Amino acid sequence: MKKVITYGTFDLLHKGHIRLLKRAKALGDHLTVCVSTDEFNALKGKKAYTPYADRKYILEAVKYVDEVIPEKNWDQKISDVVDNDIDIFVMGDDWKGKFDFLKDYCEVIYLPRTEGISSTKIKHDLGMQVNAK
Ligand code: C2G
Repeated sequence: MKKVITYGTFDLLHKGHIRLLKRAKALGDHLTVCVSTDEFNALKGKKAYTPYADRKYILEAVKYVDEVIPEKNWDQKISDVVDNDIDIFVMGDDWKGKFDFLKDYCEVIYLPRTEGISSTKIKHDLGMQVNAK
């Protein structure tokens, strides 16, 4: 069984996230998604609208996702890959090159991001509508 892993916040789940998950799953037989905890997001300088437990619950309902585990820090990726017998690490190409150290442990693939959509854009656009009223 070929196992794939990917990481992210996955706040306000949108088409860009789903396309990433769909392409990641297509690379193997099992997809583990490592979702940033609220505490780790604070370290990343991100504030998710949806709390970790709900982002986990939503991702577990996505047909491409087989398992959801917490991302608590920047340093867990090697042990995640080894402990979960991962064959392929996948991220959007906004992260291109950042995780090449994992090539010693698994295949590393960066997939093109989906243009025109992001959680930040959604929050900004909604915020503009609210302010316009
Ligand atoms: N993504 C995408 N297209 C978009 C938006 C996001 O392909 N329009 C991808 C990102 O490239 C990433 C994944 O979806 O691979 C999750 O995106 P985020 O939730 O923004 O993840 P991020 O906050 O970048 O966290 O340790 C890695 C970090 O946890 C990544």
